[in-house]
Amino acid sequence: MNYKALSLVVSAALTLAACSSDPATTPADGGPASVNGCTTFADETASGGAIAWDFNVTPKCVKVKVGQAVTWTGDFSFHPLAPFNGDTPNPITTGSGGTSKVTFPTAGTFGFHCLTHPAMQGAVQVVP
Ligand SMILES: [Cu+2]
Repeated sequence: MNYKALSLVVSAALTLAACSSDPATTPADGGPASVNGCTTFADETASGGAIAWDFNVTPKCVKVKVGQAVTWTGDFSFHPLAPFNGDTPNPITTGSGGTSKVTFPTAGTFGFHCLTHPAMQGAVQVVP
């Protein structure tokens, strides 16, 4: 194999590697370094995440594993929950009846916010 052919093969391999890592980018497959001000995340990888969905948003930044869920508990007619920033596709949806339980099938960092109160926001970091 001559040099030109080899460099084509290497370049194709690098392109494939870059694509296969989407949408999670950095750091360490968890997605971008910062989404909605979240740079450190409450570790809830033991059994999935829970967020109190009121003006305080507690915690704002949570970390779970692929396949785990995060449950927001709050009043979704007053605080409509929506995806905002971060990796796509973003599975976060609003809830009804007091809870919104969202399962995350892929790694990445997925932001969310309240459609009524922009200060209510945070992110879920999903790691492999
Ligand atoms: Cu709100």
